[in-house]
Amino acid sequence: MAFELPDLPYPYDALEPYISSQTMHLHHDKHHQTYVTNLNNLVEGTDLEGKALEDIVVATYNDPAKEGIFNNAGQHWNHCLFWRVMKKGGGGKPGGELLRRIEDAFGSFDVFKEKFKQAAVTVFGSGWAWLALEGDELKVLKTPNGANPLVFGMTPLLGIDVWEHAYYLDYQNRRPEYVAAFINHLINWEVVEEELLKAVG
Ligand code: MN3
Repeated sequence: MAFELPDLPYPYDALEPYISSQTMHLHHDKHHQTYVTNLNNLVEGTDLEGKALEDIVVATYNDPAKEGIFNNAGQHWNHCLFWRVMKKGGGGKPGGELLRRIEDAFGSFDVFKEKFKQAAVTVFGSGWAWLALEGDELKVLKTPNGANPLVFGMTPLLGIDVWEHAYYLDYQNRRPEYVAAFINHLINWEVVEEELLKAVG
């Protein structure tokens, strides 16, 4: 079965004033839809057709002949997580197990926030910053273009899109303001914690 664009889990204007309805329409209805359409066209009739999205991402990583498939599969996967890890009235602090692991890995929640922000702000060009689980340990990392932590054998728990299409209408060149708004007002920590619990079983 072909891949499909998932609906947003909230109205298009839910994340205002931090992300505008106009940005969400363009980002979800145009950019994400294009990745899904391209991916379906590129895998049709190949041995990757019908494979799970995660498997396609991992199988095509670093294969120059499959770069187009990798980019679109990675971006489809990344955006599916990105929509879910935001909500109206988000931000604040995670609870329980996730907070304990963040404090173990980074020393404190504030240190984590600073590391995550630094990673997002310093992506050169287009890409993503992540909180991911590697083995039993939480890591902050950044990836270029459509890549994600799956290709390093890690489980992505939280990701922020820092492609210009994610923030340029609302923040122009002020990426650090967009990243701060995401961290302080938009992160849906319940979903991040769900992803952690799925990953650790
Ligand atoms: Mn995007």
